[in-house]
Amino acid sequence: MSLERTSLHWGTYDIGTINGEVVSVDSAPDDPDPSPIGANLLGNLKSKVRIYQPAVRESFLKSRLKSGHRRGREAFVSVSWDYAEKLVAEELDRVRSVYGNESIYGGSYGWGSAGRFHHAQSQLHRFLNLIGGFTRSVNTYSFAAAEVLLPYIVGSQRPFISRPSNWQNLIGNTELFVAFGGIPLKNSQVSSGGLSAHLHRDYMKAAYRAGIKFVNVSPIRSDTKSELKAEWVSLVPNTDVALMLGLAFTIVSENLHDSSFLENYCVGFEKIEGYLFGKSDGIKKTALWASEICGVKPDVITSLARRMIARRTLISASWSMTRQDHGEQIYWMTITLAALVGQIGLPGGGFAFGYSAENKVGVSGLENPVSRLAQGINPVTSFIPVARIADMLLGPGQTFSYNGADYVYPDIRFVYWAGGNPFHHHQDLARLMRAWHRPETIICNDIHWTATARCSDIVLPVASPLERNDIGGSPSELSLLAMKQICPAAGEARTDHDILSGIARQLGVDDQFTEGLDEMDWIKRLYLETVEMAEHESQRFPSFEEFWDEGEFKYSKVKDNYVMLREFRVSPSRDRLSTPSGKIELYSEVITEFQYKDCPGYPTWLEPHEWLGSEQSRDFPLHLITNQPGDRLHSQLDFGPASSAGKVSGREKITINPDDAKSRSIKEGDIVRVFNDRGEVLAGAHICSGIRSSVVQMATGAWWDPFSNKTASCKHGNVNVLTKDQGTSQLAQGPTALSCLVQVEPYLDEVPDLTAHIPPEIRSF
Ligand SMILES: Nc1nc2c(c(=O)[nH]1)N[C@H]1C(S)=C(S)[C@@H](COP(=O)(O)OP(=O)(O)OC[C@H]3O[C@@H](n4cnc5c(=O)[nH]c(N)nc54)[C@H](O)[C@@H]3O)O[C@H]1N2
Ligand SMILES: Nc1nc2c(c(=O)[nH]1)N[C@H]1C(S)=C(S)[C@@H](COP(=O)(O)OP(=O)(O)OC[C@H]3O[C@@H](n4cnc5c(=O)[nH]c(N)nc54)[C@H](O)[C@@H]3O)O[C@H]1N2
Ligand SMILES: [Mo]
Repeated sequence: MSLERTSLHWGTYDIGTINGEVVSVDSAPDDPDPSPIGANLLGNLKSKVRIYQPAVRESFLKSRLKSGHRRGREAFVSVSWDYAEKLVAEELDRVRSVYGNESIYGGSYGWGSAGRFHHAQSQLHRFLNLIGGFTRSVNTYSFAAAEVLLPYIVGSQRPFISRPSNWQNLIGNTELFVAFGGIPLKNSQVSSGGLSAHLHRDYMKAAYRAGIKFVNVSPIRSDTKSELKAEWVSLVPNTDVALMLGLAFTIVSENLHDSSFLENYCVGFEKIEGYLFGKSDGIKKTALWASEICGVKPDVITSLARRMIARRTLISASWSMTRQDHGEQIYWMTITLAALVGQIGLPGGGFAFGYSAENKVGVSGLENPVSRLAQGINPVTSFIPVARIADMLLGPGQTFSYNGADYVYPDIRFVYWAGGNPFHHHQDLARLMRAWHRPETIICNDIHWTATARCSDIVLPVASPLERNDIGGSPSELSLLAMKQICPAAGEARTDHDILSGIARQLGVDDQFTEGLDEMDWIKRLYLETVEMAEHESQRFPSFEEFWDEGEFKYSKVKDNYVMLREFRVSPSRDRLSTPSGKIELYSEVITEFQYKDCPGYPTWLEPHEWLGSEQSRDFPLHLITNQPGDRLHSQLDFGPASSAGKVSGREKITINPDDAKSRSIKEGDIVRVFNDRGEVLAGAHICSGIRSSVVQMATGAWWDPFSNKTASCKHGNVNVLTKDQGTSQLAQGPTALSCLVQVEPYLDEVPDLTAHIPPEIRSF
C-alpha cells in the first residue's frame, strides 16, 4: 500500500492506495474534528461510475445538431482523445464563426475540487478567453441576494458575507447569540479551496463554556448543536423578516433603540420607524402581527427583543436565508435590527452572516491573498445572474432586469461545463432539461458520470484531485496546502489543464494557454505569487521546495480579536463605508430609484412565492427545506460509503415531524412520494420531533435518477425536481430553492431500482 497526504475541500487526509484505488482514508493527526465526508473517497477512483474515456453521445456523433432533445436518453460512443479534441475544436470554431463568441456559455458554475491550479472553472475561463471569450455568469447560488444587496447597505459584500467577527472575539464578549437559520456545524466540514483543521466544534464548545446563550431561530432544532443547549425558537419557514419586524417594533415602541447609533452611523431610521408603525401601509408590525405570520408566540418575541437590548448580542443569519424568495430582505432586516440594538462594531455584538457555513467563516479574521490562475480578459460583455440559466436558454433575446439595469439574454448555441453539476444545483430540473435541449453542442468535463455528464454531447474524463499535484488554500483559511498526487490517473483521464491544452493546440492557442509551463512549474508560480502578495506581512515564507516538502504552511498571524466594522465604529467619518451616505443605509435611495416592487427601498415583509401562508399550501401543505448534506459535498461522491450510509431504504432521507407522519400513515424507513405541481421524487422517511410540524427537510445532492423518460421525477430523491426556478427579485435574481411547498404520501407501488450510480451504456466506435 502506498500512503500520501493531500487536502480536499473537506479536509486533509493520509490516503492509502493499492493499485490506483483508495483503500484507507485517515484524517491528518492534528485535525481536532475530522470530517467523515472523507470516507466517500474509498473506492471512488475506479468506481463503476468513473468516466474512463472520452465519449460522444450516439446521435450527436451521427447527426450532431438535430439531436438535442435526446440528451440524457442515449448511449455514448467511446472515442480517442485525438478525435475528441478535434471534435470540440471544430464545434467551437463553427459556433464562434457563425454566431460569435457571445453564443458560447462558459459560466460553468460549481465547486469542482480544491486546488488553485486545477480549479476547473478557472482553467476553462482562461481557455475560452484565449479564443475570443464567452457569455459568463455573475454571483453565486450560495448568497447571490447578499452579493448584490450589501454594497448598497454597507458598502461592500464579501467581507460581510464571509468574514464576520471571529469566535475568538465572541468568546468573552457576546452574551446572547441569536442565530437565524442556526449555526449548522455540519456545514463547517468544508472550505472551498481546502483546509487542514476543522475548528468550529471547539470554538462552539468554548463559547458555550464562556456562558454565551444561544437562540436557534429555525424550523429545525439541530441547526444548532445540542451541546450548546440553545433555546429553540421554531418559526414558519421564510418568515424571518416578519419575526424581525416584530422584534424591531417592540424595541422602538418601548423606546429601547439606540438613537445615537442610528443618528451617527446610519441613514433611514425615519423610514423604518414609519414602516414599523404602519405609516406607509396602515399595518403596525407588532409582536402579535409578526406572530400570526411566523408562528412564534408574541411574548417570546417581546421577551427576546428586550433581552437583545439588555445583553451584548450578536444577531446572525445563515447564508441559506438568501436562497429564498425575496432573499435580499432578510439580510437588510438583520442589519436594521442590529442597528436598532446599536452594537455594530463593538466586540461580540452587531450582525453577522454565515457562521460555520464553511470552516473558514468566523475563524481567522484574516484575509490572506492566495494567488489564482490568471484567466486573461473576456472580450464578450454578455452575462447572466448565475441562476437564470434556464431563462437564458429558453428565452434568447428576452429582456431581464438585474441590479438597476435591463439586459438581453444572448442566444446560446454552445455550452461548456467543467467543475459543476447543474443537474444537481439548479432548480426545477424538468424545466432545466427543456432548456438544455436547445443549445447545439454541450461539452462536459467531469470525473464521474453525473447527470450533467449524461445529458451532454461530448464527455471528457477528468483526473480526480488525488491524481494530480496542486496548491490549496483560501484567503480566510489558516494554511497553504501542498496537494500531492496519490496515484496515476485512472483510464484515460486527464487534468482539465491537459484537456484544454489539447483543444487549444487544435485552435492554435496552446502556447498562450500553457505558457510552456508544466504542472509543477505552475504550482510553484502560484506559490511565489502568493508569497509576493503577502510580502507586507511580517511572516517569513519558506522556499517553494521547503513548502512542498513540509506539505503545509501555517499562517502565524491570526487575528485574535477581529471585530467586524470596528474601525467604522471608532471613526465613522474617517472610515466611511462606501455607500452613497458613507453610513449604513437602512433606507437606500438608489434601490428606491430602481422602482422594483419586489425590492423596495427599505427592508420589507414581502410574501414569498410559496410558503405555508400562501394559497398553494392547500394542495401542498408542507414546506420543503432543501439544505446542504452533512455527509457529502453537494452531489460529489454521492455513491461513496458515507453518503450511502445516510440514505434511508436506499433513497435520500426526508425528515418529517411525528404528527405529519402519523396523519399520513408514514412510518420510519417507509419509502414516500414527495410531490408538487413541478414534479415528484421518492425519499426514505425519517421521523423526528426536532422539525417543526408542516415542515419537511431533505438534503441536496442525491444524483438525479428520473423514472424512465419522465424528467419531472426522481427515484432517488433529487430535491431540485421539486424546487421553483424563479429569481429572488429583479435586484439580485438569486436562486429561491428554499421557498418550496410539497405534499408527501406513502409510496405503495413497486419500488424501482436505482440507476443513478450506474454509467450510461457505452459502445465502442
Ligand atoms: N435545492 C437547493 N439547491 C441548491 C442549494 C440549496 O441549498 N438547495 N445550494 C446551492 C449551492 S449554495 C451551491 S454552491 C450549489 C453547488 O452545486 P455544484 O458546485 O455544481 O455541486 P457539486 O456537486 O460540488 O459539483 C461539482 C462537480 O464538479 C465535478 N468535479 C470535481 N472536481 C473536478 C475537476 O477537477 N474537474 C472537473 N471538470 N470536474 C470536477 C464533480 O464531480 C461534480 O460533478 O448547489 C446549489 N443548489
Ligand atoms: N457538509 C457540507 N457542508 C457544506 C456544503 C455541503 O454540501 N456539505 N455546502 C457548502 C456551501 S456551497 C454553502 S453555500 C454553505 C451553505 O450554508 P447554509 O446556507 O448555512 O446551509 P444550509 O444547510 O443550506 O442552511 C442552513 C439552515 O438554514 C435553515 N433554514 C432554511 N430556511 C430557513 C428559513 O426560512 N428560516 C430560518 N430561520 N431557517 C431556515 C435550515 O434549517 C438549514 O439547516 O454550506 C457549505 N457547507
Ligand atoms: Mo454554495
